[in-house]
Amino acid sequence: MARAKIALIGSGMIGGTLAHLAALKELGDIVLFDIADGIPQGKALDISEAGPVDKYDSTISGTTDYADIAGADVCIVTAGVARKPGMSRDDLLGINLKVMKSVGEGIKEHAPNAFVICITNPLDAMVWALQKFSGLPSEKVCGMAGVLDSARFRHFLAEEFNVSVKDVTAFVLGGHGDTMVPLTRYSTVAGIPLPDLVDMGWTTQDKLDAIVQRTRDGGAEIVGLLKTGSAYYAPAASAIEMAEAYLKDQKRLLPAAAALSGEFGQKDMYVGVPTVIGAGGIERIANIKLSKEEQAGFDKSVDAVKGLMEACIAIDGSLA
Ligand code: A3D
Repeated sequence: MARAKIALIGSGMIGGTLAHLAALKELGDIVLFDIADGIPQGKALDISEAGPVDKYDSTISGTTDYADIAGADVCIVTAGVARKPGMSRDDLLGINLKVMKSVGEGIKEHAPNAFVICITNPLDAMVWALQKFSGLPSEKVCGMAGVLDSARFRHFLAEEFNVSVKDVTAFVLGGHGDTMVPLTRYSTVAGIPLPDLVDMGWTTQDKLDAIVQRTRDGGAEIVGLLKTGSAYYAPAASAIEMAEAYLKDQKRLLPAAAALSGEFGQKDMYVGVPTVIGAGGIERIANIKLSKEEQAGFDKSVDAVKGLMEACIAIDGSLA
């Protein structure tokens, strides 16, 4: 059987890490695309040269020509600019919206059957715009944020409880921003919900609240430390998990920014919700019941995303 083809649109910090991870996992042949000539070709050659050591057979190439992504099975989009200290994700909107337009048109022309995973920020508004610009079916276009946000939450929880990260599951809903909603009730250590762990004295409510806040600020914490850009190892690992779920039809239940058509009381927008990812793309959305407080948090997050969508429409009327 022919190898799958994975196109990485944007070959910066996340793009390069995605290429290396996809090669290590032998998910398929990899094409790195970027507008900065030399970067995708250089990274492709460097990662190819690691192949004999890491023992992968993937063909890895770099290009500035969209024609080379032809027939891609998966496109992962990181094209655009990343945050510097003092910037919010929303500050990136104007520049990255224009980038989504050119990327959407490139995918539409050359890889219309791909499963598209957007990572470019501000995530929920960018994936919404990308779906519109590309014209691909909405179940084939999604955004990566929830896997990363819940991975950060899981890491902090595992540290707090001094247990393996493997036994910690976590659930984060809503937009990828300061209003994201980590759901403690649905987050567990080997099935034991966090509120029960508070009752058992494994942690205190105050400590748990601080971990929730640290999760919300997880991106800014890394930007503050790196000073030159934002996180890339964990974001890349998270998008690869989603790509693998699609390519191997794993039917994983993963949080993703997905197009809503009535779920959680919302439609015609993208926001982070629990989804099933398999060969059909976003095959299902798990429309879980929220408590009043959780719904209020989710609604606040939805309002923030809608504000960004309006800002996009003000820049590009074709999105209306
Ligand atoms: P960076 O290392 O700057 O790479 C971005 C790449 O995009 C650069 O190589 C640019 O040359 C390239 N680029 C710019 N314009 C275009 C274009 N029109 N077409 C093709 N390529 C282009 O950034 P990064 O890899 O660190 O981050 C990429 C994006 O991911 C940023 O918008 C970040 O804010 C975002 N990000 C999202 C998350 C989420 O969880 C959603 C996490 C971390 C970063």
